[in-house]
Amino acid sequence: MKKFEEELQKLNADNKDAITLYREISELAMESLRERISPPAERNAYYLSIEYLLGRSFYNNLMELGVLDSTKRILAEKGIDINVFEEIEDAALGNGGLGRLAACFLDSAAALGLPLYGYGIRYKYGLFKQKLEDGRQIELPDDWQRYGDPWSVRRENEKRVVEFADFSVTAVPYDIPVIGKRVNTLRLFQAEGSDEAKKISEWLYPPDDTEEGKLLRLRQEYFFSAAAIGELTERHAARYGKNFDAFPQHNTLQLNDTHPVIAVAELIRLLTEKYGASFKNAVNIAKASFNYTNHTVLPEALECWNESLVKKILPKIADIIERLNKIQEKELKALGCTKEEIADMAIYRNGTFAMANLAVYMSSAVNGVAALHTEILKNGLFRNAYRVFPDKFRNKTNGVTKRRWLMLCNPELADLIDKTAGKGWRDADSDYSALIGKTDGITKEFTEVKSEKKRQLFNHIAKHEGITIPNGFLVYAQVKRLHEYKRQFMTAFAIYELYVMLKNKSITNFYPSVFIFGAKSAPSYRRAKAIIKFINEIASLVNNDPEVSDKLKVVFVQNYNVSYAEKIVPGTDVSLQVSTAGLEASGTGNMKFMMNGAVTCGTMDGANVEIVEHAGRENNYIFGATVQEIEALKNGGYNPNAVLAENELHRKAVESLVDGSFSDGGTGEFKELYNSLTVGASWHKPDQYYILNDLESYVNALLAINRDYAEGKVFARKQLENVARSSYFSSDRTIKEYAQDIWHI
Ligand code: 26Q
Repeated sequence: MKKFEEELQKLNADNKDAITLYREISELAMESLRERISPPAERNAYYLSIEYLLGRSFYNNLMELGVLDSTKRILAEKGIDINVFEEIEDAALGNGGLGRLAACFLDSAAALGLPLYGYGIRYKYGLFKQKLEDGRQIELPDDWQRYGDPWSVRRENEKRVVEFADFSVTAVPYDIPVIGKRVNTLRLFQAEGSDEAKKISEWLYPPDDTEEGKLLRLRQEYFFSAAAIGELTERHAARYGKNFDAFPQHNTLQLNDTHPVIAVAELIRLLTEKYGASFKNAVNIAKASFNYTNHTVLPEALECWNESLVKKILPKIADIIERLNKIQEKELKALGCTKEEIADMAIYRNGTFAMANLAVYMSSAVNGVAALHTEILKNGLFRNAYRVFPDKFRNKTNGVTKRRWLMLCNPELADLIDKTAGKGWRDADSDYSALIGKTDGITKEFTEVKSEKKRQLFNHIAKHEGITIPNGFLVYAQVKRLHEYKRQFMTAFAIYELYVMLKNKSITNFYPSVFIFGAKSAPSYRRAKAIIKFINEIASLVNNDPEVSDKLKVVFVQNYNVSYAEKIVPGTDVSLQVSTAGLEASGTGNMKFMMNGAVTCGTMDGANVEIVEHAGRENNYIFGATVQEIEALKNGGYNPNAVLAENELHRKAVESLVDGSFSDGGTGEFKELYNSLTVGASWHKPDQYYILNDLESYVNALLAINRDYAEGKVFARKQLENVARSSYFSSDRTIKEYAQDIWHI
């Protein structure tokens, strides 16, 4: 790295703006990486994902190269603050959890020295930028390449053609280095050619509620899947000849949810059409090559493609999927499955292709993303497949990269760990369990770190949101995509109830607290948008009431993204993870908070279950109905109106939607929210996410935290115990498990 530092010394920074410097420094780093790109191994793993939520590469890559500190110093000598590059946009080629997980996984594999390569799409516009106007979400296009893209290398000579029935498109690879013990690559394909060809990689997730939008989404899925499979089969043929029996020996492919499942059919198509394999042989090769990760059990998020739609643009793929359906049916019959069981597992049903069923049938391994989620797959969603193919199913609890989510975003805490437990934990092969047993001695130092991270966060919020939060406030945060099942709506009611109780003095000694929200709603998700507006109405009520505003504040930050998370996560005391039990597959924000010393206030859902298993229930705040209790409520005729009749505070909170306390600007959206809880809608029963069932215990948990926090040292110890026991949630651990149990690399 000497060379990089020398070049950086020589760099003339006079009169250059941040963007020019950003580009030049990034290019120097890319130059220094050129000879370090690792050659593929004899056996390689490939991650197929329609999303990668990378965030900023600049600081992370300099850290991975070991030159972050020297760069800071050299720039300072030139009169430049390294933080100026924070104005560079995140690369947000993903929506949320699934995309960020893909980024953490690539990071961990490189750190561990494992040959894992990513394939995806180089969208021109990533996830929209969010602004709040009058408390409402406004979406703006995310032109993330506006300042250039110095971290990608266009591979002109490796482009290839992807064919649809109506037109063809050129897939041009762009390689992004993933730096660690190995330097791997994330290869993103850009669509080029005619205007309609170019459209394929223009937008992340075009609206899929129209015929036209659906078609485009299907084209995206096939586009990158086919480009990846075309490349891998060609490479195999060049290296090992046209016999593909050994293909699964050299290649293992992980399907990140069902979005790339069409790759399975594409492999079969190529093997049979181009390389002379029999259909049966091709199916066996495919089955031995693919693995599938499920990320959601919500019925509306399970992909089904209309047969007619697939036939229209990919007739051969449609044929292959139909043949797979027949083979599956025959096999299941032979295994003695009933008609109902076969119908439940069918790849083709009611004129559609059930992509999750295709993925399960055609994969060697199927995994859930947290222990509870995997149990739900085995006993619920895929119960029949689990009975027939029990060996396929396994759990791989998610993790997050400690490099971005601890070392980079919280160097102060990382230093404290160094001082207390030595530096060994920084190694990818190591962990920080050395902290265990030493937390008592460092509560004071930890509290100082936390206070400093809060100061930094509050400054950032003051700058970006124009809201001041007094130093020393207790910080509760709920940051994640906005969804009814994640229950930001429930947090809004809880805050409103706290407000009412502060006003009528039924709670005293309340430790001054701020609730921070960050969330984007899908542009067409009306209820989620109404919830944003409702939270902001509560925020302005609370923040503008001089009687409470020195005790309670509410902030909804704009444009929550990876970089914002890097500020919020270290500065938070309490991580709110309050989904309806059984619906959050894992959560990964919960892990980031834990790693940075926040306690979890949450339900027994997703990875929360394992978080409290590791960190101790006594060091966290668990409330609400369990999966079994929710199941019982579902079957026992849950009545939210009965809860409202009995609880005046809840009634007041829910009625605030319609009694004139707040205004939705005459849109009727608050009334619609109200109805969703009290009368339901054509597609669901009232309060389908059991908000009113869990609200009281939620408020009590928030109050218990508030009391405990006032005790100082005891609470800091709980927070530190979470840090010390968070090693399990490092994606290094997760990737080691994938490598050993699924990929065999
Ligand atoms: C479905 C049908 C049609 C088009 C799109 C989709 C679709 C798109 C995105 C379905 C699902 C997604 C994204 C899911 C997701 O992000 N899931 C999250 O994955 C995380 C990583 O495993 C988990 O931690 C979260 O719990 C889970 O919500």
